[in-house]
Amino acid sequence: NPGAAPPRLPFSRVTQEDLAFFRTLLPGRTITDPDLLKSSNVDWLKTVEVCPQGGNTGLVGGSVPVFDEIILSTSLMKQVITFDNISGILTCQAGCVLENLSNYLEERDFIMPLDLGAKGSCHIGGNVSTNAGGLRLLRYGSLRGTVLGLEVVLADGRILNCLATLRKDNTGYDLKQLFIGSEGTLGVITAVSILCPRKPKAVNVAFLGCSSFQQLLETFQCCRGMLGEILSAFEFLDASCMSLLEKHLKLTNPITESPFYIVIETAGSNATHDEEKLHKFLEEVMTSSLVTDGTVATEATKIKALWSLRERVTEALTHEGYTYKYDISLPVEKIYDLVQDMRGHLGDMAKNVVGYGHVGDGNLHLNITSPSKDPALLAAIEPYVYEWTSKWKGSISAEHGLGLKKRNYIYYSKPSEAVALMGSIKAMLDPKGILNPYKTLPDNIH
Ligand code: FAD
Ligand code: 2HG
Ligand code: ZN
Repeated sequence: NPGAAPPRLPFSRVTQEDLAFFRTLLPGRTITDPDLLKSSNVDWLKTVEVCPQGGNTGLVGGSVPVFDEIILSTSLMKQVITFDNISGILTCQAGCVLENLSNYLEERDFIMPLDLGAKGSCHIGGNVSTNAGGLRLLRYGSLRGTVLGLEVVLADGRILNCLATLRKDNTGYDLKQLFIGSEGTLGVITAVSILCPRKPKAVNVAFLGCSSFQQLLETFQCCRGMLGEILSAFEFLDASCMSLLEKHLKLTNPITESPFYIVIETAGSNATHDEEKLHKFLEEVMTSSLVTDGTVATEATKIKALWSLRERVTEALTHEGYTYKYDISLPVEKIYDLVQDMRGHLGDMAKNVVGYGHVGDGNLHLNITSPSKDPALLAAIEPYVYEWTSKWKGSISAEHGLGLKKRNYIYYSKPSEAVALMGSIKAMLDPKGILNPYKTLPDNIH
């Protein structure tokens, strides 16, 4: 199984002398008690028995040790360093929890440029290391644009201070980009500076039903045209996701049952103007029968409830048994074909084949469940899913990274010359291979 761990590399074992050294370096913070270490050794999906670690919400087995690697946790690095309320630039330590940063900024009339279902646990350092996408990417772009600077500790202990707070800096290579999305394999991020947008004065959320994916796509086109600059999210889930939300989390579907559901968010500066625009759009999609039913929220509690229907799908899936997860980028018009083809391909081997994700970014989350781990099911899914993705020139990891589980599938999305260059960069920055071994890079670089 190419997603499994390779044999242990010949690293030395941690000795009592090493522990004594760590205890002098970090008094009271060197944890070796197996009970206390349990939550750090097992990731969110609980599939990998035991690296740099943030909130440990990663979904590809990147955040937990494979053998006996030392976990370097950023959980005590949670200070905001500076916030400039003219430029909107926030500088903070890597261990700040995303939701805490959001709350800090909201009090100052700003917001974080990213938001994701794991916000209550994930750290900004983890977000940057995975180049997390999430629910606001459509509006504010990726962290590759909003992160302005990083402080990184390199494998040899040198501190790379690239903590710039400038919008523009073309002084040669943009080194911080190497660490964004490198999943802890090139350096440990210790601080981040990030450009934050103003808090929108008016937020509306619409939850809509469509009877086909084609109609959903046409609704997306219409939405872009009519809501333009105030559109801040366009997300979807299918009817199977809705059944799981109802069954396991007891959430209520606020509209008539439909094959597809859309969450549209608008964020703007003028409530009257935004509501007028949204209502015109809704009138258009309802009268043209692109949308079969819908509800709108302007009030915070209802907005939160509607967002839960999208954000909590991952959580609902965990109650189904074992979940095989695929995070695929494709031309947007193809994303649901993969779900349908997979259903046909697997027949009744799978308990559930569900599709949801970030339509606006062409990013599908294809999740396949079975009562427990099932090697025959896995063999039917892979490499089928990767071949399908590669045929349409998609990415086998749109936003979650490669970690331990996906690294050997990299060649489906990257040419071997590019993978070889990744290997050379890794060898230059981490010649002994001590940073998050067994992760991101494939076993065979050719
Ligand atoms: P961890 O899981 O601790 O680590 C992730 C990787 O980064 C590991 O390889 C780790 O070694 C490395 N790392 C962590 N901190 C550092 C550091 N300081 N320096 C160097 N390397 C480091 N992801 C999305 O992209 N979009 C989503 O919408 C989304 N929604 C999610 C919803 C749920 C319910 C869950 C459970 C996960 C979701 N994720 C999503 C995945 C996950 O939350 C993100 O990948 C997140 O960015 C990980 O942050 P973390 O702090 O938990 O990192
Ligand atoms: C989301 O968008 C996350 O909800 C998680 O990226 C996706 O669990 C998944 O497959
Ligand atoms: Zn996602």
